[in-house]
Amino acid sequence: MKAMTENMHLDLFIGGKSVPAVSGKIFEVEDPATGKRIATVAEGDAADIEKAVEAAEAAFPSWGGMEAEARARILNRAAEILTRRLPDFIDVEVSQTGRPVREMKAQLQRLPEWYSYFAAVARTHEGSVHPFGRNHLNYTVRKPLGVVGLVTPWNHPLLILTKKVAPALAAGNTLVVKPSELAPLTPIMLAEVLEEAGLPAGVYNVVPGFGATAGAALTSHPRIAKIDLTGGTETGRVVAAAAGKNLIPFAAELGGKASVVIFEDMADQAVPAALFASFIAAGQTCVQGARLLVERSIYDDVLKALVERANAIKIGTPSDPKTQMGPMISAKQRDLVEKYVEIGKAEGATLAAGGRRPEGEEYAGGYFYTPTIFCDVKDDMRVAQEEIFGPVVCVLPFETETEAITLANSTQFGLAASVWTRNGARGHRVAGKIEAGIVWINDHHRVDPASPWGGFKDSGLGKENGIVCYESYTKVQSVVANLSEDSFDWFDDDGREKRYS
Ligand code: TXE
Repeated sequence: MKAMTENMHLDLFIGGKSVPAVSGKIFEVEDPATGKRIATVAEGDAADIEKAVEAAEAAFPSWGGMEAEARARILNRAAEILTRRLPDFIDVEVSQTGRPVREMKAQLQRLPEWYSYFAAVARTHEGSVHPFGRNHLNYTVRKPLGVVGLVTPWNHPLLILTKKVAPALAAGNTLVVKPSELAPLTPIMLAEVLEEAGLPAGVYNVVPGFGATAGAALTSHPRIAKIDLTGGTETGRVVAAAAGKNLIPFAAELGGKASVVIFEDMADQAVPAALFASFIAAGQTCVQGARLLVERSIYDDVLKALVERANAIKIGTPSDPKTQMGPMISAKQRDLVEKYVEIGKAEGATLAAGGRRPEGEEYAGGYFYTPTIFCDVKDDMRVAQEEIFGPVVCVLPFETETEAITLANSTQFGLAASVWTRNGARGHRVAGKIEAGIVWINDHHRVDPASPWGGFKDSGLGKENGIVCYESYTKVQSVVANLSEDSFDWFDDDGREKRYS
């Protein structure tokens, strides 16, 4: 594997080979902590997507027709190889995202689990037999879909890709991946791991490039069997329309504005809970706890302590193990955060912490922003409703359980929420009333390959993780066998009663 240097260059990966783009174009990837170039990457577009789809189509009959056990063996080997190579992946992930090494180390260490989990699912998943009537045997089998298009973002480049690649491969599909133009390096590097594990050429193809060109060409391609996207809600609407046009399944994990509901009896845990939910990944996660709903009786104390702790978060160089928060991914994302902070102030919210770029030499050139807390927030303010995707949180008080539930449900999004209480019954009661695809009780942002993950409302469609996800990468065939030896002739008027259905 190539070491991370300024001169790193990665090509497209198609049909088991690294190849330049048909156009010969390349683009630059920068380190958001310095604004400096860390690599160049071949820039794919429609012509490259066509080649990648052809390679994936050619590989499908043998990969899709292989015994599940044989596919599982390759995925298990991929888990082992990835484990061995994690240090390289962590370095590159830190450089291209600006996420602190303490976060990326913790995150990437878990990724091999996805390959071994879905290997086990492929090996153990069973068909079903249906009560059709005693003269018939009706069973269902699951078949892979074909060539699947995966479009992934920059915030957790390898985790989000892995959540899609492992189940899609386990189910027997072949893949064309369009990674984010901001963080395409690890998705390309993953090809080496899969190849070494024994994945046949053409099963995993990667075409880095931009959304409007490579992304649009992939998601509107007429021979794709499914699209799975993680990205912004507006991108989700555009890609869903393309999938609708081609009548293919579409799964999407989109924007969020998660609420963290903290009851009085969890006062001692409120601040660490809120800090983790709000500021991990500098707030650039879809399940960010962007709305902290705190019971009125503890609101003032929690806000005061939260401001103190937020101000103490160590912002700095992502590769330094002591750094707790890195930069935004890009100047565009930092500008967006700044714009929202201005909007919040203009709407009348009070800035309790942050709201500025950090000062100092080490931040020059990077897209750093301080942890920012708004109080005196009204629920209908834009800062409280819209996804900001940065280290900005709104703290709102609530008086009753009913009001907390109403507030937690009052946005267009429904990806995730968390409820913090020592009253077990209340935890489950509130979780059940929150319209979100994932609700944690006394935790936040916990993920496991076995645990379904995906949103309600404008946060997306379908689920990642778990058996439900594996099944979504298959199609069901129902086989109905007539077991009777009686002859049957509908058009023979022999006076016998005929069975139609
Ligand atoms: O996302 P995009 P961006 C949210 C977050 C962020 C906003 C914009 O609010 O501020 O989205 O971020 C590809 N056809 N999330 O601009 O554009 C694109 O190239 C096909 C939440 O980075 O949605 C990239 O590979 N593909 C989210 C991927 O879509 C298209 C993570 C996501 O990029 C395309 C990221 C098109 N027309 C952003 N346009 C989460 N759920 O975690 C873009 N793409």
